[in-house]
Amino acid sequence: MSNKKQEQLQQFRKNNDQQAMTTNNGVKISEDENTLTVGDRGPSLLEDFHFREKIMHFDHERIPERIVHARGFGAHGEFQVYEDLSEYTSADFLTHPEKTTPVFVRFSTVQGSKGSPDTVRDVRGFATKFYTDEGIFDLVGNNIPVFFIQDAIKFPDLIHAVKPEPHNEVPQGGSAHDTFWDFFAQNPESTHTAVWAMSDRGIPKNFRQMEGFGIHTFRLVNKEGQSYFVKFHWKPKQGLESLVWDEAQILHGKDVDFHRKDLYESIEKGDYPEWELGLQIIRPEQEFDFDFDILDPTKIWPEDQVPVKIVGKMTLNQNVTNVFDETEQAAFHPGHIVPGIDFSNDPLLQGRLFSYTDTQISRLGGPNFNQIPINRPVNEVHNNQRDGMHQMNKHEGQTAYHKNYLNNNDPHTTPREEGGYEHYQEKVEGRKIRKRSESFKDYYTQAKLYLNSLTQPEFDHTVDGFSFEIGKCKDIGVKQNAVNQLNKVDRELAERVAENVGVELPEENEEVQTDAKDSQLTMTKYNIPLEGHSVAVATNGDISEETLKSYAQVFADKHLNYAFVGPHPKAISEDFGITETYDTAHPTLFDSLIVISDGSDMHPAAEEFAELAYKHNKPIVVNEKAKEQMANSKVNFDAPGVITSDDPTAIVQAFERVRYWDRER
Ligand code: HDE
Repeated sequence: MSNKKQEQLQQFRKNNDQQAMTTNNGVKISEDENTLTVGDRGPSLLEDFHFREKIMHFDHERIPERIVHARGFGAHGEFQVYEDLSEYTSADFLTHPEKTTPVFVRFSTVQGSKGSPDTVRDVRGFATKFYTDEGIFDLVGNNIPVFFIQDAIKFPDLIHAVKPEPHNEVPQGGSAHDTFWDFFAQNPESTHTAVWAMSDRGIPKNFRQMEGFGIHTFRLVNKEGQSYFVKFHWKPKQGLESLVWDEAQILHGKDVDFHRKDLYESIEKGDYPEWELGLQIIRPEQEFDFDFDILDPTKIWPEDQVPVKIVGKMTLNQNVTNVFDETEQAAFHPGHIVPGIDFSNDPLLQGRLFSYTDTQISRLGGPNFNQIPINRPVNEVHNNQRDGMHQMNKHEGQTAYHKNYLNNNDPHTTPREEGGYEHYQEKVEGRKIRKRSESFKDYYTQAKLYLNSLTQPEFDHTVDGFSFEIGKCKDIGVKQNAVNQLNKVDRELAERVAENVGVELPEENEEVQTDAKDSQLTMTKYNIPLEGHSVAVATNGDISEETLKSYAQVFADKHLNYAFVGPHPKAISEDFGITETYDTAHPTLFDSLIVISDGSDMHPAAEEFAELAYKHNKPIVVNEKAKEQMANSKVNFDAPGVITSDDPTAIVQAFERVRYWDRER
């Protein structure tokens, strides 16, 4: 436990010392382990108000889970802008580099229920609440820069298709089933996002190494009332990494909490994850300069056409005290916005603005959810809204209406020049119609652009992702339709998936032609720091204290997380030793593996550890004696990223790359 946490705990114990247990009405309780009965063995009595209250409260401890993004985990932190952005926006938190703005971030999966595994293949939510001095700004985004649909009215259809099927509630947590792929094939606007989700982006290694995207086009508005179109990005300082699909599936069972633990433990240790905020800005006069519609949420703005300007940094540095109070009750809403930021006419965003308050009312039990501590702004709130379920405020005075004479017309409105929110006065004209804009109709060019930007192993993984998911469908028509759709994007993808899932290869299509110039999409541009990665050291349990300490020293110097694994736990000194066993540890839980032997027989599981770490392309170091003992294993000791050495620093060299994808071919 970190020193900070220990101090907090001691303070908490001190504050709570000698506190008498009471009912919710403040009556001291004399006995809390037996209900009130007639005699030792007699019936219970209705008048037992303490029992009644305790059980009633327990029976109502749960609230409905989020309809989507139910599985999530959050943390607190702060944001600071690097430079004054008043050229573009009047937002206080984006124009004062000297200020730090508190934030709360919740990461999530989309499909699964609250208890589903962390490592499923899915889009991840990345929702940030900025507690600015001018009110709350929520950036409710995802880890993939585009979305499956273009118009909000299709959201219930998309979600009904991806959620577990209604007749058997299967599958939990993923999209490998008929209804999702039926939706995909019948609604080609979903193609681009599906390609991202089937690529490595759908199985991030952890939350710390994910990008975040606001997806929609928003507006920035400066003090003079000039407006710019903007897309928001979060770029992880930790680099970008993904799991291997086989590893992700094993992790569903080995550790359903893999992602939340990683975030929690990093923050506890003081390894605070950081993201830089990036803005892509388009001037109003450039609105129609592109071969895609900038209001279409299924499109990126390629970075070579619209560069990302890095403007600030967010650091997550504090875990929540209570997950229910903070993370579960956090109410995000794209409509929580501050002066200097505004919406565009993206039809998906417009629908979201309408939707999110509904969800809060049903989850959080009424219209006063903004008063729950995690949802309260840091600045003061004054208005004439009153009463309602779970009202927590004590409103004083006689008036609750605007305008009034009795209270000097307070609370009063504020003009834009003094910080009042005013919507950007966009000029709009048109007929009332239900029709998708023609400019939204290219579904394939950017899907192809993304595929072209992938390196060979990433492309292969994407083929595997589609083959697994479409292959899991039961209906041959659904499979065929899905592959027909892929054929409109990329011939090789269609050929390989058709073969893997056993359907006919459609006739060759005229392929979309694009250049893969969009550097944002390749992972190689990320410099992945060594710090924060983890090492399992597989031993036979008899390794000397001196040897183990020499390894531990290297890990400490390089900020690597580690565990010594043996047949039994073995304390070497008070807080040092073999902490994990071959039953509790598993190679999927670590980024790399070292196998060390002192010559005595290795535990058979050590060889299995090495084989799996090898299969998942991880850095491996074995010492000479361990290598001799594993002569018959499936590990190729000459392969890239497998080093034979007795030197504890060899792991640093092995981490030259975090994964050795070339072992796959
Ligand atoms: Fe959401 N979405 N969404 N969504 N969404 C919710 O709100 C909805 C969309 C996103 O950690 C819900 O409080 C509609 C796009 C995240 O608490 C709900 C539409 C993007 C989170 C809802 C969309 C998102 C949500 C469920 C189509 C990426 C989790 C619980 C118009 C930009 C926030 C809740 C958290 C949550 C509705 C589309 C991201 C039901 C109607 C596009 C990250 O209100």
